[in-house]
Amino acid sequence: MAPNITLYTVAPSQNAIRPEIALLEKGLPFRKVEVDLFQGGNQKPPFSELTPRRQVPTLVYEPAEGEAPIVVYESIATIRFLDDAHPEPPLMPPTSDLRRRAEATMRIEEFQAKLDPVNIFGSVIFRRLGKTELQPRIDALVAELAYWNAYVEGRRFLAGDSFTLADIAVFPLLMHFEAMGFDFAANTPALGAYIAACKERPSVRQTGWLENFAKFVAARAPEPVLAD
Ligand SMILES: N[C@@H](CCC(=O)N[C@@H](CS)C(=O)NCC(=O)O)C(=O)O
Repeated sequence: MAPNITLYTVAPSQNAIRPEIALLEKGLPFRKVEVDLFQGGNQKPPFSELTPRRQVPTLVYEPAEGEAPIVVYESIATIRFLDDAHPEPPLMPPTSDLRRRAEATMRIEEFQAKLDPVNIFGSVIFRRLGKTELQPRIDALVAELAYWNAYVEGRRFLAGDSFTLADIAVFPLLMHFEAMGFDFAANTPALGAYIAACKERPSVRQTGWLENFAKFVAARAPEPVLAD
């Protein structure tokens, strides 16, 4: 029996798009519920009662009719969960390919430990901080991007030619840097080609997120603090 899946999300979020891409990769039907964060929709029931942190994305997965739902939040946890619950088609290299599997695992861990923490998008778009205040953080971010450029040199995706959970983790965040004026093609050409490949991925296109994110960015007009 097919599971009943509800994804609580918000249109422009790079966090919330991860489970949606994974659901589309798996071909799983799901219901999407937009939570209006700007109007405090996450602080009101029923959403506020679902998860302690009241953040999107939150996935509510009812394995079968009448079974207690499994609630999963934290975007990386949601995509790992979907790959565990629905192993086909796989979104991690198999254990028979330990090299690629280790690469995908490292990239996911590095995303959480190294890349996501140096993001400055929130400071630019919500706190309206500029280049002067942000310069040390900009330097740290640009230095971090050099690692990621090396990781995709000579390959299509982060763990080789297959699109994996590592790409679902990393690619959406890179769009924040593009929105703040980072010129991937000029500074990190391998990452530029990688981003182009991810943008063409059918699941990514199907979400409509690139357009939603572009609208959000156009409305907020962040300062291009990462432009040369
Ligand atoms: N580390 C979390 C971050 C989730 C997150 O920050 N979600 C934002 C939207 S992008 C949110 O729900 N913010 C509302 C709030 O924190 O009150 C993840 O990967 O899911």
